[in-house]
Amino acid sequence: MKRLHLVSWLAAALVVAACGSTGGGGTSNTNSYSGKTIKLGAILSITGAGGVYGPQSRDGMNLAVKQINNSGGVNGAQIALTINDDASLQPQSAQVAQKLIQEEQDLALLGPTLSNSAVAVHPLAESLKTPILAVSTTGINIVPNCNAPSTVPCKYVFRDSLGEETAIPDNIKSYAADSHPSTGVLLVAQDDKFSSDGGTIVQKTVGQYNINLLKTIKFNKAEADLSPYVTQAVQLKPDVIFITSLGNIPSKIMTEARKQGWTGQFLGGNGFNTATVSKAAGDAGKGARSASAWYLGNTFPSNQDFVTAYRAEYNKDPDQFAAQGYAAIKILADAAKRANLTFTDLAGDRDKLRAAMESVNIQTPLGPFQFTSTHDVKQTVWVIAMDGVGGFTLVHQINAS
Ligand code: 1QQ
Repeated sequence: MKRLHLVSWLAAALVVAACGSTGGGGTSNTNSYSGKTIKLGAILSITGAGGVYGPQSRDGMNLAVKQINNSGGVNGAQIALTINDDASLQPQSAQVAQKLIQEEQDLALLGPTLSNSAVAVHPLAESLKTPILAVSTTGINIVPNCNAPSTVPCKYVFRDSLGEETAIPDNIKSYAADSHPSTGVLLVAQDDKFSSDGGTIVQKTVGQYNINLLKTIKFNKAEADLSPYVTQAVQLKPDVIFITSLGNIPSKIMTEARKQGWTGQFLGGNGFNTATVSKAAGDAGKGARSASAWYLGNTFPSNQDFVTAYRAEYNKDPDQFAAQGYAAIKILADAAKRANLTFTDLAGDRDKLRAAMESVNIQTPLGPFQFTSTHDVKQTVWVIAMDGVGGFTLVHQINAS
């Protein structure tokens, strides 16, 4: 009899191990996922100012969904992801979020692309108790309390995108150590949260590295001609021009500054981190530095597979936003796998997914991924420089502390 017990115990152990996840703990699912659908809704800036970043997030997400569904799905359930363009507009972003949560009844959302939209979308998702995973918003206070004035942490808002509060100081610190600049000028767009937050972070950081900020020059992204602002910066002859803006603005500023004969160093934030910006900047942007959440040549176990699959699917290299979008789907799939979803109780399933997200622990192209206690990322940071021909070279690798 004893032998029979041992054999049945071993068989059970093998079944559990086979269902286990690389996530934070095996599955204890009792519900069947077979034949079910996990509905996810992504809110991205496919058009508008954020259209420089959103399409790559979309492509990374779609690749991950295809891979997961083609390899059996999530415990047999298929992922159905919709991509929804908010045109980089905050009101539209909020409308889309409301529709996905209440009409489409998605289990979880991803996005939005811009921090400027997140200030409306994230509090909405929180109030409707729907998990939302930000994939590129890097402004201040996206987490833990989703831009709400209260100090109460948001339970349903997470992000897998490297915040500017890490990226900008890391970039400035490494350049100060390399080149010891003494003066800088800040060019900051004041009409979106990402850019203005970046300007605030620069202002708070430069003094730590003995960089004298000669002037902060504010502009609006919608202005057709930025050359008067660039002239003000160049005439001060700073060692560094800090650019906190996004989309096609950084390359415009770089081109104009070089045209006016300025030969100093550009330092920026997440807004630099895509080939589109590097390509637009061209030779004028060569050497411009930023800190990135991802680097093409990183040697994390799953990155090579990601890069190979992305190139095969889209015939081009991925960028930071593609890697973050791809990782986000993998993160949600791992959480869903362990959440014991019922597929009948949406509110309950949303909260189960939220709880399972707290313990995600998987390999991604960004590196080993776990959320911090404030639902943020803690990861290796790559200081990169534009190469003048639409790509980036690696300058420094800063391992997660
Ligand atoms: C933000 C960003 C921008 C670079 C768009 C992706 O990070 O708005 O938070």
